[in-house]
Amino acid sequence: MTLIIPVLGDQLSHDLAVLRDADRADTVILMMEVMEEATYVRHHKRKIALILSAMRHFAEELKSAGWSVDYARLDDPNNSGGFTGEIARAIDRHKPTAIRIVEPGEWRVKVMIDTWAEKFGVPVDIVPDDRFICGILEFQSWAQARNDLVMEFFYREMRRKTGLLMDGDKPKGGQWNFDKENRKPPKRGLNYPEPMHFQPDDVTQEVLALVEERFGRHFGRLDKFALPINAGQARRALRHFITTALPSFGAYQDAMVTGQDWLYHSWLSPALNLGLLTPLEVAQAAANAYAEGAAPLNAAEGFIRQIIGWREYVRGYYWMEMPDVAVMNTLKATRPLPEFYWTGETDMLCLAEAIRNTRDHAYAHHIQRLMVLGNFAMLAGVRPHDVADWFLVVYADAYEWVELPNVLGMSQHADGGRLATKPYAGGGSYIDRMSDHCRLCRYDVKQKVGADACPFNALYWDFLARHERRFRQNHRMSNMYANWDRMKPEVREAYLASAAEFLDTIKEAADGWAK
Ligand code: FAD
Ligand code: DLZ
Ligand code: SF4
Repeated sequence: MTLIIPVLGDQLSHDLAVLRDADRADTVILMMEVMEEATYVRHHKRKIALILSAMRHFAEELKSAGWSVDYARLDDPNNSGGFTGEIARAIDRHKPTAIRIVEPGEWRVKVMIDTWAEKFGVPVDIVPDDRFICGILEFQSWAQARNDLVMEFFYREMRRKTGLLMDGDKPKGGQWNFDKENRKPPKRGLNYPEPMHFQPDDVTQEVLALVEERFGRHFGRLDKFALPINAGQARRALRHFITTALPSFGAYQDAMVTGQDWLYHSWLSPALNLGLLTPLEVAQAAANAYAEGAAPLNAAEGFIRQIIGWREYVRGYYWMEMPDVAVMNTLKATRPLPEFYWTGETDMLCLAEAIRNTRDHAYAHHIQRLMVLGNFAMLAGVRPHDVADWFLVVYADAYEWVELPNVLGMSQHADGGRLATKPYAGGGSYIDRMSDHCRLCRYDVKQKVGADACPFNALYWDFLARHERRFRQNHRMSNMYANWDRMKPEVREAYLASAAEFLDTIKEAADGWAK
């Protein structure tokens, strides 16, 4: 009997469910570098380099651990270019009696895998991905028992399940959530630690050259590549984050500072999503730091909530709502993506900074993604699928299971409020409060309308006016509509005219950037 175990590019975990009880003697591990995965959207160069380098390092580790690894390289002239073609070739080579694979992270790939058994006449066993804390079916039974999907309640279940920051059945500190102590604006004199940088070794250097050669026209920069590419490096990056940044993570979680690309964020999402770290070990490290007095509770709790709360929640949501959610556009947005999302050429400093960070590092932190890039697209009425494609392309941590819920659900309200009951919409004053950008921007955040006014201001009211029928009854937005109602008609008209004038100046992106 020969078993083929395909290990996909984001399944790089030695404790992967399929590896745990496989017999090394009659198993072939198949790893496939394929053009299709790099080009179904034209991923950021840095992201492709990260995945290929991490795959090559993982294959070597598996071989050292005694596994037989069949590795298809991108530059192999016989490479078919896709997972299904590579499975066909591997079946010819190894004549397996069965294929066993951990469920993939994307619907698109699941649909592909579901064709293999019939196509190849070989049984295909798809095994749940137990690297997540909450199983797909477990999430669905949690969701079915309630009318709305409030993340906070899901998170409490995960706290109980993992025992993290718990005193018996009570949360440590007597509260589940310490966000009231978080979300401070930045202030002068703060020191922001850099995430740990790793010097590319020969394997990574070879991959960088390959990516430049094959994907040179994709978005993003490849220079100064410094991401962790194996589990050892990822653990060092985790320890570095815990000691240098975690203590201030909570307080400044939502801050934005010009020229500061990471602030106190961990930049662990690429390693987590590849499987180099498990969510539980990351969350446990933060809980340990709190237990040892090395991080305050608001920081540890806030960080742990992102991992065992939001990350697990969006994954459950994805598998519950797919494939229908992928085509939703509840706000009927029709505008193509602005070109400046690709070029970074805009006078709006908050956007220019977020896009620069994205281009240079395939990174932007959560508030840049949500309240700058996502917020602008929603206010401007950009087609949510253009926005989703952009987000899938540009971030090194982007896989559809995590990207799509965050973009369509959280940031674009395209799912009609299933994930977030209120749209994450904000005017310039929010960005001004949470950043130093407005001080340095060519636009004036205090001006409401006109050529020099911050565009977010008019766009915000234009958005509320455009969607009045949908949102006026939403009790979480009643204050906003009360303010709108108090304005004189000529003020309201001036906002709408200013928004229209600004929107007319936006150049739309040409085809070919994303696909
Ligand atoms: P930190 O701020 O240090 O947070 C710690 C960890 O918590 C992250 O590494 C991540 O694993 C997890 N996390 C935090 N927020 C979320 C969230 N909303 N959903 C899932 N996990 C979360 N995250 C991705 O991993 N991939 C994506 O493609 C992605 N796309 C996003 C798109 C939009 C529009 C928004 C608003 C958020 C998106 N996020 C995505 C969530 C979040 O912005 C990133 O996980 C985070 O910025 C990664 O940087 P970090 O590791 O420094 O995070
Ligand atoms: C994103 C990506 C890229 C760029 N390249 C590969 C690859 O060559 N081989 C591979 O196995 N995986 C790659 N990936 C990640 C896959 O897209 C990811 O595993 C699937 O989408 C399932 O989540
Ligand atoms: Fe952004 Fe407006 Fe502030 Fe400029 S003034 S940085 S456009 S919020």
